Amino acid sequence: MGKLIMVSNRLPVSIAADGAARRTTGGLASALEGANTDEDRLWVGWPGGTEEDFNDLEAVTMALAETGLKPVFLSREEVDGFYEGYANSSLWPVLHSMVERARFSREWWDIYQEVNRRYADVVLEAADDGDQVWIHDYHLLLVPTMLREGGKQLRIGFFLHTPFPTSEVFRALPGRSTLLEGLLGADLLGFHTYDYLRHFRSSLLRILGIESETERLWLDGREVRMGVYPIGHNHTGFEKEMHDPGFPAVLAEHRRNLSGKRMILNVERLDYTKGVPEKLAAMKRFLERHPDKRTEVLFVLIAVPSRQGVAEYDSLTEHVQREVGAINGEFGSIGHAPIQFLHRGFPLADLAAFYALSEVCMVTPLRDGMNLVAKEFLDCQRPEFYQRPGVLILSEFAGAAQELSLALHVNPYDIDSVADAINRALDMPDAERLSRIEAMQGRLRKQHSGVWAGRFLSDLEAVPQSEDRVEITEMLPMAQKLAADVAEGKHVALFLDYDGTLRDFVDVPDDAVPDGELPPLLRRLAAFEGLSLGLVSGRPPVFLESHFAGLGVTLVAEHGYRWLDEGKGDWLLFNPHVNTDWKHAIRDHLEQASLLTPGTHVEEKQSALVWHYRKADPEFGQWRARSLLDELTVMAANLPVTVHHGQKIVEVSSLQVSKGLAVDHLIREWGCDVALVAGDDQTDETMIALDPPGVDFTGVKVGKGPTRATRRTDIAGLRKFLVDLARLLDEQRGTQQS
Ligand code: GDG
Repeated sequence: MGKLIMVSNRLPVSIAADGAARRTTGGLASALEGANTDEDRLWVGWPGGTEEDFNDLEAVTMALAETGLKPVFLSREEVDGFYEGYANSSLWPVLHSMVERARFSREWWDIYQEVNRRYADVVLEAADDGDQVWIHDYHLLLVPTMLREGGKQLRIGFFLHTPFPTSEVFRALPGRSTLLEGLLGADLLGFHTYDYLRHFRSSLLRILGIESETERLWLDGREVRMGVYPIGHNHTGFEKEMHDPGFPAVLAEHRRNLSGKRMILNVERLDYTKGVPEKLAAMKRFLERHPDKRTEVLFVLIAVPSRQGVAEYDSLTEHVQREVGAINGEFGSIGHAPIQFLHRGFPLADLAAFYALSEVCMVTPLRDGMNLVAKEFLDCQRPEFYQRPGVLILSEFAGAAQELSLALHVNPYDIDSVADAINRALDMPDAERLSRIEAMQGRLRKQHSGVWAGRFLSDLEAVPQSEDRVEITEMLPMAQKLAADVAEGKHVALFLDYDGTLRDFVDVPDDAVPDGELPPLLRRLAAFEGLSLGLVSGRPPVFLESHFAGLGVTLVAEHGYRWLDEGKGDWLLFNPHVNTDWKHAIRDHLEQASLLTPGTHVEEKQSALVWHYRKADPEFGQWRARSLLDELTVMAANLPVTVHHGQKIVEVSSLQVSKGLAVDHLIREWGCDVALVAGDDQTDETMIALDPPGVDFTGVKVGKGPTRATRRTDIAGLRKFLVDLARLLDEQRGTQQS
């Protein structure tokens, strides 16, 4: 395996103008620190500051290289447009479903794209074939596709640390399609929760029209995997602090400072998503309602300054300072202010001590991708440090709520209920506190950030890569080979599907008539001695006959149920004894689905029933198709049928009928030496997967998706192949005649 390249907006350290390095604070930095692996690793990111701040960029780059870091320097203009602008003033609020806080500017969007390109270039410069690249977070949504276009053989992973909102919210973003396309360059896309994954898939469907399965989708013949990876906290880091010989002294000092007060701890970056004003309102409500507890408790509010200089954040800081002052003014007494606002970051040892000593921890964001503070608090709660076990109050809008089910869950907008939760937490008996905490600790100590990173990276390694896939193939050599086979007197047969293979899909199937060039081309090919042509379609006889009769092409209708030899005479059945008794039960079921899903209908074929949902609401149609597939698979277990999910259809067809069986029949009947089949969907795979003994057989997949074919092309490629073949055969005939 090659090296691992981490890419995030910030490096885990920030570099001051004098070259001094300082650890950065924040969820991503602390989680990834715990995720340290022993592998050969490089980290690409912004060292903070602006290009103009540094005297000697080269010297900073060299110094960072010694610790495996590679800087992306940003100019003042780029910091404004990329970081403070599009990333933090457009994307961040929208991803947190706070569209009303978002501001948009064309200039920011342009700079965002340019800076993403810069990150991609720096990565490409350092990357070698076989490396894993792991890109983090919303600042770099375009980097996956930019890297893929760089032409190196990389495994590209992307993890989103924020929520992914519903498609209705996401579509508010200028650049929404480009952003989604940017992400799809990854091999693996990770989210904290299933809801975010679900919302992402829904945006793909509604904005780009791309259908997906829960864990994967197919794009240009490659697989993009998606997964849920709830991030863990830096357990090793906290463990180390708490076992440090100096830790008891740190703990003792903070305990002394508390002077017997019951600490209610709050730790967050000062960000509007964290719900600090709402939390202050709940504290105030609690103090109003419980005068007896006013002098007993101490709310400690550690708010790390964040994104200073961004207007939203500056006014939030002012608001919080004002409110804290007002509450302390109203409810404080001599020697006691109920809220202690600490507007700065602390060393990890102090943080661990605060977590260990607090009786209640309030994690009440309005929206949060995961929230690591909740997990860190629980981890640091240990009998050797606390006087009584603590209680976690946790917002139901934090991703962490899905894992930490034994916390006291609150709706942070409901001030009264948060005030009640504070009181309930304070009054909770020790036995209940302990049983809740221990149950949650068991889980999160096993799921720490190291485990999280390991799981993501091993899943990334397992995504099938290009060597496992069938790439687009140049078809001219195949045309030359077949022409040579014909010249040698071999009997060559071509079996071609129609819709999606020889022409594009359209909304109304009856509109999919052949273009003017196709029938003459087929006639020309069928006329060559030694070459037989079969059109193998799911269409009914009437459609095929009206467009392709009299061309000398053998027509196979209804997925291999009937055929018309060389397009003339009577339609024949491949198997006259096909059992269709199953249709009755299945028809009722499909019709029921149509009634419940506007824009869908049932089509009846001789040996199949098809439920079409092309005109339904895309998401509703896809959801119904999936439930139908589940139900039909159960119903079909004892029936002679197969159930198949195709291009906006669910089809139930007789097992005794398939394109594969039909083509196999014709290959034997005609005594072919060489055969080529081409098709685009799963029904065509039954013929693509054939391996007739003694026949030189080639399967060609047209378009995207999984296949057993050995070659892949697109509609234009196949049409060109047919034109080339006709030309080569013509030239050959000319040479023979002259
Ligand atoms: C984003 C997502 C997601 C805080 N104060 C101090 C300090 N911290 C550390 C905490 C914690 C981290 O900062 C905050 O992490 P969160 O997860 O709470 O939030 P974000 O920064 O918004 O992180 C979030 C996360 O990414 C990971 O995917 O969970 O949802 O928004 O680790 O300990 N650290 C130190 N001193 C402090 O004073 N040393």
